[in-house]
Amino acid sequence: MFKLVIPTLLASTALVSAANACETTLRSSDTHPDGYPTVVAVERMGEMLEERSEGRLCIEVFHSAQLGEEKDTIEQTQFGVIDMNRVSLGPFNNIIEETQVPSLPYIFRSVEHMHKVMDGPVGQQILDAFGDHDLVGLAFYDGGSRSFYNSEKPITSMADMEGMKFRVMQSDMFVDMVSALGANATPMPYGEVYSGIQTGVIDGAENNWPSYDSSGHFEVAKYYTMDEHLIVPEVLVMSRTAFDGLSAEDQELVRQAAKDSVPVMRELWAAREAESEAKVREAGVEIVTDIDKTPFIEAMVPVYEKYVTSPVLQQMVQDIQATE
Ligand code: BDP
Repeated sequence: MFKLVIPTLLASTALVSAANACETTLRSSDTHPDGYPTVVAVERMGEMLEERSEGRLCIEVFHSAQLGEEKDTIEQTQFGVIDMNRVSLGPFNNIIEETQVPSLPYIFRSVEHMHKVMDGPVGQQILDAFGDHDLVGLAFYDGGSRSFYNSEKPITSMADMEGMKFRVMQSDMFVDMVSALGANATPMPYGEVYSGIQTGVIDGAENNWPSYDSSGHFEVAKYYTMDEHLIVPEVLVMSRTAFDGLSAEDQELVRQAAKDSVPVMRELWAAREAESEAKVREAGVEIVTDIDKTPFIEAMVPVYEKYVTSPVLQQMVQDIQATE
């Protein structure tokens, strides 16, 4: 009896002291569930940080939108209520104009092209832009390519989208993107999409394989068309207040650990994409793969004209297009 008690006590003491060892625990938000690549990548970053800071710095990830929907958590991160946030660039479009450029439909030729651009000077320019908005841009993560899905019918051409209602992220540019395709856009928080489709408030939405899978949207919207209109990266940001509260040495550790979490994320992402695609196929989703993207690409000209207006953004678009 006595022998059994001792190891239990020792084990729990060790746990308590490990938790107490962190002088600062950064609270990080994510809309995705536990185990999703973005969530795991930030957790890995936290492990690196804890080890490299010898326990001074830890990260606690609040997954599953526990801290709120993206638009709200972004504001809270700007106010310093939330320390870190992993979000799509989409909900930043209305606040930071540079984030519109990698969110433009069909701007990237492939995921490899996106990586090349975001790992280079244009990516750095975008990370720097967060600095003017009470945030620190730390790293970009993958978000695959996004395509339309709906509960009504297989979409085999742009004409099929006429008059249909699609949810988009809360970005004016995405509203215009859907309008340019002849459909109607409803911006709404991610967490409301499932019931929106179920109740018929919207006909569908658009997303990548892992989100289509983990959100359960495939259960209520079984027609998926691989038009791949967006390859919009995701971003990991930190609140300026939280960042400024760290020593220069710890700030550098945070920046480095964020960078080091990127290859981890990319590997997790690639595996999850394949897994999710297989899962939804298995579940009986009807997938249109042979869609002609040319009319979709041509329909985006007015969107580019409306949003790529300043010389800075025009230069960014040119730089992206010139990236091999
Ligand atoms: C997912 C992104 C997530 C967005 C969501 C959305 O990872 O950050 O909140 O799409 O559509 O792919 O809102």
